[in-house]
Amino acid sequence: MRIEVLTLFPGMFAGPLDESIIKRAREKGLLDFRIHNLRDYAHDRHKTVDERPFGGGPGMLLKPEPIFEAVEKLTRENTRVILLSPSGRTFNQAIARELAQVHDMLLISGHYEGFDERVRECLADDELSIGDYVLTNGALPAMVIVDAITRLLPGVLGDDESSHEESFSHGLLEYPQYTRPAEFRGMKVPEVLLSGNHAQIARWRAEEAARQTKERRPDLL
Ligand code: 9D3
Repeated sequence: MRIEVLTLFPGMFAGPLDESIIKRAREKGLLDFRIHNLRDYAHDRHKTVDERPFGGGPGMLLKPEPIFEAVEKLTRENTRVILLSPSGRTFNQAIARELAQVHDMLLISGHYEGFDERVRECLADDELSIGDYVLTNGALPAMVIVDAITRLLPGVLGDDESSHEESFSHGLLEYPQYTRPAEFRGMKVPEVLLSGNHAQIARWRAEEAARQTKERRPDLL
């Protein structure tokens, strides 16, 4: 899979995606990830990427020309173009699974008060937010989305890390887990987990997962 990111803050991407599972996916050639600086597509003397909104109002907008030029250079016929902004639909595991099927993707990170509407109308296939809180720009959301997608790509996770038994895949929170020692500072591991009775353990885990979900995330039920 190839993922391109268009951003005003390319420096923010050094680090998080060079570690651990993402690093391995890139080394294995499973993920081709490239950062592009939006400013490189501004051609006036001051490399202007933002302007004040027509009609007035607070803040600045990203002007359309650099974004149009970047999209025209960086995309092919089937590239999925995704804007990152607080007005997008909220990213979740179902969207991650869907995007993990896409071969080429361009994530456009927002900034200031947002995008000129013509960018939405002409260029964007989708618009995503990562949740209802205000960040300074879309760079962290881009990294969150790349991380969530990458671990779903075939061959990225080893057997130990395999993703199918996890929260949000089966729609419930995880059951409580314990490791050695069986007693720690007077706190004991539930007896059933030490019993070796696998049917009973499975039942206990299913009940606990349901209980945790009902208590903490009833919206998932
Ligand atoms: C109208 C006031 N603001 C909307 C709440 C304007 C605004 C604030 C911050 C516009 C953009 C931003 C920067 N944030 C993003 O670009 C962003 C974001 C976010 O702030 N939260 C969750 N997901 C995302 S994806 C992109």
